[in-house]
Amino acid sequence: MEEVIVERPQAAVAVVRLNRPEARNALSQSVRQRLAEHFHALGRDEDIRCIVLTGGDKVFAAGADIRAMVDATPIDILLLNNQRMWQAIASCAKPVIAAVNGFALGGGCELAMHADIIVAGEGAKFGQPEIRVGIIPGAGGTQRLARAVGKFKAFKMLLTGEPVSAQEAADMGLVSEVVADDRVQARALELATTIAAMPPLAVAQIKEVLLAGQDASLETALMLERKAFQLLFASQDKKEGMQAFLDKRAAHFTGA
Ligand code: CO8
Repeated sequence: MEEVIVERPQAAVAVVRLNRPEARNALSQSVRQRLAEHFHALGRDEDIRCIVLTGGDKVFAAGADIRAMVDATPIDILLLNNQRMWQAIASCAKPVIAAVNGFALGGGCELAMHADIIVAGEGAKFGQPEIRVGIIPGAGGTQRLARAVGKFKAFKMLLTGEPVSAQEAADMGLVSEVVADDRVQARALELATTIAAMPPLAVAQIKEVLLAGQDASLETALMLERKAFQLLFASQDKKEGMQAFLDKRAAHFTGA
Protein backbone atom coordinates (compact mmCIF):
# COMPACT_ATOMS: atom_id res chain seq x y z
CA MET A 1 0.00 0.00 0.00
CA GLU A 2 1.28 3.48 -0.90
CA GLU A 3 2.36 5.47 2.16
CA VAL A 4 1.44 8.75 0.45
CA ILE A 5 -1.58 8.74 -1.83
CA VAL A 6 -2.48 11.42 -4.37
CA GLU A 7 -6.11 11.78 -5.36
CA ARG A 8 -7.79 14.17 -7.76
CA PRO A 9 -11.32 14.42 -6.39
CA GLN A 10 -12.27 17.31 -8.63
CA ALA A 11 -10.85 19.39 -11.43
CA ALA A 12 -7.80 21.46 -10.51
CA VAL A 13 -7.57 20.11 -6.94
CA ALA A 14 -5.19 17.43 -5.70
CA VAL A 15 -5.35 15.71 -2.31
CA VAL A 16 -2.09 14.40 -0.86
CA ARG A 17 -2.92 11.87 1.85
CA LEU A 18 -0.52 10.34 4.37
CA ASN A 19 -1.31 6.65 4.65
CA ARG A 20 0.83 4.92 7.23
CA PRO A 21 -1.77 4.25 9.93
CA GLU A 22 0.18 1.44 11.62
CA ALA A 23 2.83 4.02 12.63
CA ARG A 24 0.32 6.88 13.08
CA ASN A 25 1.57 8.47 9.86
CA ALA A 26 5.06 8.93 11.30
CA LEU A 27 7.20 10.73 8.75
CA SER A 28 9.81 8.15 7.86
CA GLN A 29 12.47 8.95 5.30
CA SER A 30 10.46 7.20 2.59
CA VAL A 31 7.30 9.14 3.49
CA ARG A 32 9.20 12.43 3.35
CA GLN A 33 10.76 11.41 0.03
CA ARG A 34 7.34 10.59 -1.44
CA LEU A 35 5.87 13.84 -0.11
CA ALA A 36 8.69 15.80 -1.74
CA GLU A 37 8.22 14.01 -5.08
CA HIS A 38 4.48 14.61 -5.08
CA PHE A 39 4.81 18.28 -4.15
CA HIS A 40 7.45 18.79 -6.85
CA ALA A 41 5.19 17.19 -9.44
CA LEU A 42 1.97 18.93 -8.35
CA GLY A 43 3.74 22.28 -8.16
CA ARG A 44 4.62 21.91 -11.85
CA ASP A 45 1.29 20.43 -12.94
CA GLU A 46 -0.61 23.11 -14.86
CA ASP A 47 -3.92 21.35 -14.26
CA ILE A 48 -3.61 21.66 -10.50
CA ARG A 49 -4.42 24.97 -8.81
CA CYS A 50 -4.71 23.99 -5.15
CA ILE A 51 -3.44 21.12 -3.00
CA VAL A 52 -5.05 19.63 0.10
CA LEU A 53 -2.62 17.87 2.44
CA THR A 54 -4.21 15.45 4.88
CA GLY A 55 -3.76 12.36 7.02
CA GLY A 56 -6.13 9.91 8.71
CA ASP A 57 -9.27 10.27 10.86
CA LYS A 58 -7.41 9.92 14.16
CA VAL A 59 -3.91 11.12 13.29
CA PHE A 60 -2.72 13.72 10.82
CA ALA A 61 0.91 12.79 11.51
CA ALA A 62 2.69 11.72 14.73
CA GLY A 63 5.97 13.38 13.78
CA ALA A 64 9.30 12.07 12.64
CA ASP A 65 9.79 8.32 12.88
CA ILE A 66 11.19 7.79 16.38
CA ARG A 67 12.00 4.14 15.62
CA ALA A 68 14.23 5.25 12.75
CA MET A 69 15.92 7.92 14.89
CA VAL A 70 16.55 6.01 18.10
CA ASP A 71 20.05 4.85 17.11
CA ALA A 72 20.85 7.63 14.63
CA THR A 73 24.08 9.62 14.90
CA PRO A 74 24.42 13.32 14.05
CA ILE A 75 26.08 12.35 10.77
CA ASP A 76 23.20 10.01 9.89
CA ILE A 77 20.79 12.90 10.40
CA LEU A 78 23.01 15.34 8.50
CA LEU A 79 23.29 12.99 5.53
CA LEU A 80 19.51 12.69 5.28
CA ASN A 81 19.48 16.26 3.93
CA ASN A 82 15.97 16.58 5.19
CA GLN A 83 15.72 20.26 4.42
CA ARG A 84 15.65 19.47 0.70
CA MET A 85 12.52 17.42 1.13
CA TRP A 86 10.76 19.97 3.32
CA GLN A 87 11.76 22.64 0.83
CA ALA A 88 9.69 20.93 -1.87
CA ILE A 89 6.60 21.64 0.21
CA ALA A 90 7.68 25.05 1.50
CA SER A 91 8.44 26.31 -1.98
CA CYS A 92 5.41 24.81 -3.74
CA ALA A 93 3.93 27.62 -5.80
CA LYS A 94 0.36 26.31 -5.45
CA PRO A 95 -1.68 27.07 -2.33
CA VAL A 96 -1.62 24.21 0.16
CA ILE A 97 -4.47 23.56 2.61
CA ALA A 98 -3.75 21.22 5.52
CA ALA A 99 -6.87 19.28 6.54
CA VAL A 100 -6.12 18.06 10.06
CA ASN A 101 -8.00 15.43 12.04
CA GLY A 102 -6.54 14.04 15.24
CA PHE A 103 -2.92 14.44 16.25
CA ALA A 104 -0.50 16.76 14.47
CA LEU A 105 2.59 16.30 16.61
CA GLY A 106 6.26 17.15 16.19
CA GLY A 107 7.13 16.89 12.51
CA GLY A 108 3.37 16.46 11.92
CA CYS A 109 2.65 19.89 13.38
CA GLU A 110 5.59 21.25 11.39
CA LEU A 111 4.16 19.64 8.26
CA ALA A 112 0.80 21.35 8.86
CA MET A 113 2.65 24.65 9.35
CA HIS A 114 4.13 24.27 5.87
CA ALA A 115 0.60 24.75 4.52
CA ASP A 116 -0.95 28.13 3.73
CA ILE A 117 -4.32 27.42 5.34
CA ILE A 118 -5.06 24.93 8.14
CA VAL A 119 -8.55 23.50 8.55
CA ALA A 120 -8.81 21.48 11.76
CA GLY A 121 -11.44 19.19 13.19
CA GLU A 122 -12.71 19.96 16.71
CA GLY A 123 -10.86 16.94 18.06
CA ALA A 124 -7.50 17.82 16.50
CA LYS A 125 -4.47 18.33 18.71
CA PHE A 126 -1.36 20.27 17.79
CA GLY A 127 1.90 19.91 19.65
CA GLN A 128 5.68 19.96 19.53
CA PRO A 129 6.56 17.15 21.97
CA GLU A 130 10.14 16.69 20.75
CA ILE A 131 11.51 17.87 24.10
CA ARG A 132 10.00 14.76 25.69
CA VAL A 133 12.23 12.55 23.57
CA GLY A 134 15.34 14.63 24.18
CA ILE A 135 15.46 16.71 20.99
CA ILE A 136 13.93 19.87 19.59
CA PRO A 137 11.87 20.49 16.45
CA GLY A 138 13.99 20.19 13.33
CA ALA A 139 11.68 21.30 10.53
CA GLY A 140 10.73 24.81 11.51
CA GLY A 141 8.87 24.15 14.74
CA THR A 142 10.74 26.77 16.73
CA GLN A 143 10.49 29.35 13.93
CA ARG A 144 7.19 28.89 12.08
CA LEU A 145 5.39 28.28 15.39
CA ALA A 146 6.79 31.44 17.00
CA ARG A 147 5.89 33.45 13.90
CA ALA A 148 2.35 32.05 13.93
CA VAL A 149 1.51 32.24 17.63
CA GLY A 150 4.10 34.60 19.15
CA LYS A 151 6.90 34.03 21.62
CA PHE A 152 4.95 33.22 24.77
CA LYS A 153 2.55 30.62 23.38
CA ALA A 154 5.37 29.05 21.36
CA PHE A 155 7.68 28.70 24.36
CA LYS A 156 4.91 27.10 26.39
CA MET A 157 4.26 24.48 23.71
CA LEU A 158 7.95 23.85 22.97
CA LEU A 159 9.18 23.67 26.56
CA THR A 160 6.36 21.54 27.97
CA GLY A 161 5.58 19.44 24.90
CA GLU A 162 1.90 19.74 25.82
CA PRO A 163 -0.46 19.74 22.85
CA VAL A 164 -3.19 22.32 22.35
CA SER A 165 -6.74 21.69 21.14
CA ALA A 166 -7.95 22.79 17.74
CA GLN A 167 -9.87 25.68 19.32
CA GLU A 168 -6.84 26.82 21.33
CA ALA A 169 -4.74 26.55 18.17
CA ALA A 170 -7.27 28.66 16.28
CA ASP A 171 -7.40 31.24 19.08
CA MET A 172 -3.61 31.60 19.00
CA GLY A 173 -3.43 31.87 15.20
CA LEU A 174 -2.15 28.39 14.36
CA VAL A 175 -5.34 27.26 12.63
CA SER A 176 -7.44 29.06 10.00
CA GLU A 177 -10.77 27.41 10.77
CA VAL A 178 -12.18 24.75 13.12
CA VAL A 179 -15.04 22.56 11.90
CA ALA A 180 -16.73 19.36 13.06
CA ASP A 181 -14.39 16.39 12.69
CA ASP A 182 -16.48 14.85 9.93
CA ARG A 183 -16.51 18.13 7.98
CA VAL A 184 -12.74 18.61 7.73
CA GLN A 185 -12.19 17.01 4.35
CA ALA A 186 -15.30 18.54 2.82
CA ARG A 187 -14.47 22.02 4.11
CA ALA A 188 -10.87 21.80 2.90
CA LEU A 189 -12.14 20.74 -0.53
CA GLU A 190 -14.67 23.59 -0.59
CA LEU A 191 -11.90 26.09 0.12
CA ALA A 192 -9.65 24.42 -2.46
CA THR A 193 -12.43 24.62 -5.07
CA THR A 194 -12.96 28.31 -4.33
CA ILE A 195 -9.23 29.03 -4.61
CA ALA A 196 -8.88 26.90 -7.75
CA ALA A 197 -11.46 29.12 -9.46
CA MET A 198 -9.47 32.28 -8.68
CA PRO A 199 -7.07 33.82 -11.19
CA PRO A 200 -3.92 31.66 -10.86
CA LEU A 201 -1.45 34.48 -11.42
CA ALA A 202 -3.00 36.52 -8.61
CA VAL A 203 -3.08 33.43 -6.37
CA ALA A 204 0.60 32.77 -7.03
CA GLN A 205 1.51 36.42 -6.39
CA ILE A 206 -0.34 36.49 -3.08
CA LYS A 207 1.48 33.36 -1.93
CA GLU A 208 4.89 34.58 -3.03
CA VAL A 209 4.53 38.11 -1.66
CA LEU A 210 3.00 37.08 1.67
CA LEU A 211 5.68 34.47 2.40
CA ALA A 212 8.64 36.50 1.16
CA GLY A 213 7.33 39.64 2.85
CA GLN A 214 7.17 37.97 6.26
CA ASP A 215 10.96 37.88 6.41
CA ALA A 216 11.55 41.33 4.94
CA SER A 217 11.25 44.82 6.42
CA LEU A 218 7.75 46.30 6.13
CA GLU A 219 9.06 48.82 3.62
CA THR A 220 10.58 46.11 1.40
CA ALA A 221 7.53 43.88 1.79
CA LEU A 222 5.21 46.70 0.76
CA MET A 223 7.37 47.32 -2.27
CA LEU A 224 7.14 43.61 -3.18
CA GLU A 225 3.38 43.91 -2.91
CA ARG A 226 3.26 47.03 -5.11
CA LYS A 227 5.38 45.37 -7.79
CA ALA A 228 3.19 42.28 -7.83
CA PHE A 229 0.09 44.49 -7.91
CA GLN A 230 1.45 46.42 -10.87
CA LEU A 231 2.49 43.23 -12.67
CA LEU A 232 -1.01 41.79 -12.55
CA PHE A 233 -2.28 44.69 -14.66
CA ALA A 234 -0.55 42.88 -17.55
CA SER A 235 -2.74 39.80 -17.12
CA GLN A 236 -5.78 38.77 -19.15
CA ASP A 237 -7.40 37.65 -15.95
CA LYS A 238 -7.31 41.20 -14.58
CA LYS A 239 -9.17 42.41 -17.70
CA GLU A 240 -11.61 39.51 -17.47
CA GLY A 241 -12.21 39.93 -13.72
CA MET A 242 -12.91 43.64 -13.89
CA GLN A 243 -14.99 43.42 -17.08
CA ALA A 244 -17.03 40.54 -15.65
CA PHE A 245 -17.76 42.64 -12.56
CA LEU A 246 -18.95 45.55 -14.71
CA ASP A 247 -20.99 43.20 -16.93
CA LYS A 248 -22.55 41.60 -13.83
CA ARG A 249 -21.48 38.08 -14.90
CA ALA A 250 -19.21 35.42 -13.43
CA ALA A 251 -15.57 35.76 -14.46
CA HIS A 252 -13.80 32.94 -16.20
CA PHE A 253 -10.11 32.93 -15.35
CA THR A 254 -7.61 31.15 -17.53
CA GLY A 255 -4.27 31.94 -15.92
CA ALA A 256 -3.20 34.17 -18.78
N1 CO8 B 1 7.49 7.40 15.21
C1 CO8 B 1 7.48 6.05 15.05
N2 CO8 B 1 6.45 5.29 15.42
C2 CO8 B 1 5.37 5.90 15.95
C3 CO8 B 1 5.30 7.28 16.15
C4 CO8 B 1 6.44 8.05 15.75
N3 CO8 B 1 6.49 9.40 15.85
N4 CO8 B 1 4.12 7.59 16.70
C5 CO8 B 1 3.47 6.42 16.84
N5 CO8 B 1 4.22 5.40 16.40
C6 CO8 B 1 3.91 3.96 16.40
C7 CO8 B 1 4.04 3.37 17.81
O1 CO8 B 1 5.37 3.05 18.09
C8 CO8 B 1 3.12 2.17 17.69
O2 CO8 B 1 3.82 1.15 17.00
P1 CO8 B 1 3.65 -0.40 17.48
O3 CO8 B 1 2.19 -0.71 17.21
O4 CO8 B 1 4.58 -1.13 16.57
O5 CO8 B 1 3.99 -0.44 18.92
C9 CO8 B 1 2.01 2.66 16.76
O6 CO8 B 1 2.53 3.78 16.06
C10 CO8 B 1 0.80 3.11 17.53
O7 CO8 B 1 1.21 4.08 18.46
P2 CO8 B 1 0.41 4.32 19.81
O8 CO8 B 1 0.03 3.03 20.43
O9 CO8 B 1 1.20 5.28 20.64
O10 CO8 B 1 -0.91 5.01 19.20
P3 CO8 B 1 -2.01 5.89 19.95
O11 CO8 B 1 -3.12 6.00 18.97
O12 CO8 B 1 -2.29 5.38 21.32
O13 CO8 B 1 -1.32 7.35 20.14
C11 CO8 B 1 -0.06 9.26 19.36
C12 CO8 B 1 -1.10 8.17 19.03
C13 CO8 B 1 -0.64 10.22 20.44
C14 CO8 B 1 0.22 10.02 18.09
C15 CO8 B 1 1.21 8.61 19.95
O14 CO8 B 1 1.59 7.53 19.10
C16 CO8 B 1 2.40 9.52 20.09
O15 CO8 B 1 2.45 10.29 21.03
N6 CO8 B 1 3.38 9.42 19.17
C17 CO8 B 1 4.65 10.12 19.26
C18 CO8 B 1 4.50 11.61 19.07
C19 CO8 B 1 5.84 12.31 19.14
O16 CO8 B 1 6.54 12.26 20.14
N7 CO8 B 1 6.21 12.98 18.05
C20 CO8 B 1 7.46 13.70 17.96
C21 CO8 B 1 8.46 12.85 17.25
S1 CO8 B 1 10.03 13.67 17.12
C22 CO8 B 1 9.84 14.70 15.80
O17 CO8 B 1 8.80 14.79 15.19
C23 CO8 B 1 11.04 15.50 15.43
C24 CO8 B 1 10.83 16.32 14.17
C25 CO8 B 1 12.15 16.61 13.58
C26 CO8 B 1 12.06 17.25 12.23
C27 CO8 B 1 11.26 16.51 11.24
C28 CO8 B 1 12.05 15.46 10.56
C29 CO8 B 1 11.10 14.55 9.85
